[in-house]
Formats: sequence, structure tokens, C-alpha cells
Amino acid sequence: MLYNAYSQKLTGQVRSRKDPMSYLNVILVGPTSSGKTAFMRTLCERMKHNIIQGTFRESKPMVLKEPIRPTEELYSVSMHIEEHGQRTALTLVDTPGFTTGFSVDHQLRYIAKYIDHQFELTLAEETKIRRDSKALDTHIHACIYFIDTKVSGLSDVDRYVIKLLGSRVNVLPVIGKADTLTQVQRENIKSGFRKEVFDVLHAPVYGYIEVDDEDEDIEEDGDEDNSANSEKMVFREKAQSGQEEKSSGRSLEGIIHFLQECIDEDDDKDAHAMLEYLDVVPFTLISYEEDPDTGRPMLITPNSKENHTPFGDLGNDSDEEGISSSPSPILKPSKSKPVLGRRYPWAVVECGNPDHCDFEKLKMFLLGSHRDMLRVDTFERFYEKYRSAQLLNRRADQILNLKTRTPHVST
Ligand SMILES: Nc1nc2c(ncn2[C@@H]2O[C@H](COP(=O)(O)OP(=O)(O)OP(=O)(O)O)[C@@H](O)[C@H]2O)c(=O)[nH]1
Ligand SMILES: [Mg+2]
Repeated sequence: MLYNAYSQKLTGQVRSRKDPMSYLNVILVGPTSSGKTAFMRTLCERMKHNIIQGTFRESKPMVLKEPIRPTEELYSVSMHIEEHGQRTALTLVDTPGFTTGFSVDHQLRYIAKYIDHQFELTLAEETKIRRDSKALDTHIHACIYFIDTKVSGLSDVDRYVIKLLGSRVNVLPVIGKADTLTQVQRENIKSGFRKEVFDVLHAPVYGYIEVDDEDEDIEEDGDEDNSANSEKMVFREKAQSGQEEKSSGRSLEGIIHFLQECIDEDDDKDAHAMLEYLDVVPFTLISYEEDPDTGRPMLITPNSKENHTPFGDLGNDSDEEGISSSPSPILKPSKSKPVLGRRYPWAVVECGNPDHCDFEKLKMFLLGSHRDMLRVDTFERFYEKYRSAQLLNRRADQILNLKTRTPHVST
């Protein structure tokens, strides 16, 4: 039972390439004003010391430099990041938030089409006689989904999003504007969401793992080799098969038990990472407070009540802290240095403080422990499904064309 079979395959692919850069493309989706754009800005700001010089690009000029306003059309920013000795070509795609009613369906279908289009590019490349060896990986590897925090459990929109997008991309649920929620409210939202997603709906979010009963028997018998067993581990998208309401399947407890077995047997590092993820999801996020005139982050020192000024521009190498370039996984920001955060009359909340929210954990998962799993999962599960569906469609079209063209010979 080798959980990390996925990442082993990927590591092989990466090593055999000349370019050691891994591509990670993340899309931000959710209701309007849930904090998507602010999160993107906070992430870019937090990583600015790790961006390899000259690699920052934006599809819409100055998009991160203006004061924040509702996003009207999809845009992206990309950069090459170096963290923990790993290089990642990171692209973040921001989307307009959806409002209730008819337009949710319309907007979601647009996002789904955008994701499918990236698969189509690969399929077109694969079917060329001469392939471009420098073709980029434009697949969307993760969808950070800002859940509706106004209801307990899942809203109708949440269900629809997870159903539609969970069959084509790894959906990572998050709770935006976590500073507006008390500790108890956060815990209720988290536990309500987890229970409904994993135990009731068995919804296809990232981390939902299903293991066939049959495979469990084989594993218990111990008469199959590890790689064979690992191949039998199945991540399934219930929504796509229309089974999301079925009450059978793996509960969160069952998934955790399965992962724990992988760890006990093989000290499997991917299973460790998945266990850590399941312990946190959905992630609470807090984004920085911006200067309303410039859009730059307010300079906030945790203990100071003095007036504050904006940080320097993205890409400037200033020494503000809280945006440390240190490779250590999660830092508690220093008490005297400026941090990215939000100031209230009674306290300062810090985006990067693990006691305040899960921002640092999400960043670490995306760029570190889950990066390769997200990529392999996208290629082996979602792209493969898209590819086979397209090829089947094409074959069906060909057969249909042949039939209509074949002259009917009467006897
Ligand atoms: N208190 C608090 N406010 C936030 C946070 N993140 C964003 N905001 C504020 O919420 C408002 C909307 O934030 P955006 O990031 O533009 O939200 P969005 O989801 O991108 O909205 P659309 O582009 O319309 O879909 C802005 O005024 C932000 O300053 C947060 O973590 N805490
Ligand atoms: Mg926005």
C-alpha cells in the first residue's frame, strides 16, 4: 500500500527534464466579495522575496497595483518562485465572483470551459506529429474555492460548484475573511463543512479518497506487492458519476484510518501530507488591509497603535518582516516588525500568524508538500478522463459520419 506512488511517478518525470521547474496553476473561485483578489495580493506580497527576478508577469497591466475593486474579468499573474530549494512556476488565475441566480450557472460553466480548454491544448499538442518539446503545462492544478460562510454546512451554490468543478480540478475549500468570524463560528463552519462533504455527500473535493473494499481485502491479505496495491487506490469523483447523494462510501474517519495505515506501513510522506491537509481543511484565510488610495498593504506592527503607512511595491527588496524569505515552514511573526495584517481597535490580526488563520499552511501545502500530488492528480486523473472522453466522442463522430456517407445499397 504505497500512497506516494503518485509523487514517485512525477519525480521521475521532473528529474528527466532539463528544466527543473515545476508548473503550478491555481484558479480562485467563489462568491463576490469573498476575498479572492485580496488573497491573491496577499500571497504575492508574502512571496515577494522568493520571486526570481524578472519573472513576474500579469495578464492585465498594473492589475495588482491599483486599489482593490470587484473583479470584472478573468486575469492571471505568474511568477517563478524559489522556496525550500524547489522552483515553481506559479500562475494564479483570479475570476469574477458569482452572485446568486442564473449568472452563477453561467459563470461556473465559463470557468469549467476555461479549465477544459487547458486540457484541450495538451490534447492538441499530443496529437501533433511533431510535438513542441517546450510546450508549457497550462493545466489548472488546483481550484481554491471560497465557500459560502453564511450557511452551516454547504449552500446550494457550494454543492453545485463542487459537483461541476470537482470532476475536472482539485477543489481546495477555504474560508475567506476569517477575521470576521469568532473562534466558535470558525469551528462550526469547519466541522459542518467537513461532515457534509466527507461523511454525507462524499463530494469530490481534494482529499476525498475512496479505496475499493476489494483492494482492502488484498491489502489485508498482504499477498500483492505494494505497487500493485497502490494502483488500486482510487480517487473518485462522485459528482460526475451522479452518486454524490449516496450515503455509502468513505467517511472522513475511514480516510484518516486508511492514511494512517499507509504511514504505519511505509512511513509514506504523501499520506502524512494528506493527513495534515485533512486536519485543516477548509483553510481559514485573512488577507492584508490595503491603503485605500494606493492599494498597497498597510504597514502594521503587531503591538503598535500608531498610524501606519503602506509597504513598498511588490518586487522591492525592503526588510519588512512578516513577509520573511526564510525557508522555515511556518513562522510566528516577530512582535516588533511590520506584518501583513488588519488592524482593529482591540487587536491586530496577522495574515501569516498560524494562531490567527491557516494562510501559511495553505501556502506551504501549495508550494511544498502537495504541489506534486496536485500536478500528478491533475494529469493522471482529470486530464486522462478528459482525453478519453474526447477521443471516444471523436470516434463516435467518425462512425456516425461514415454511416451517413456510406451509400445505401438496396438489395
Ligand atoms: N475583514 C476582511 N476583509 C477582507 C478580507 N479579504 C478581503 N477583504 C475585503 O473584502 C472586500 C472584497 O474583497 P475582494 O478580494 O475584492 O473580494 P473578491 O472575492 O475578489 O470579490 P469579486 O472580485 O467581486 O469577486 C474588499 O473590501 C477587501 O478589502 C479579509 O481577509 N478580511
Ligand atoms: Mg476579485
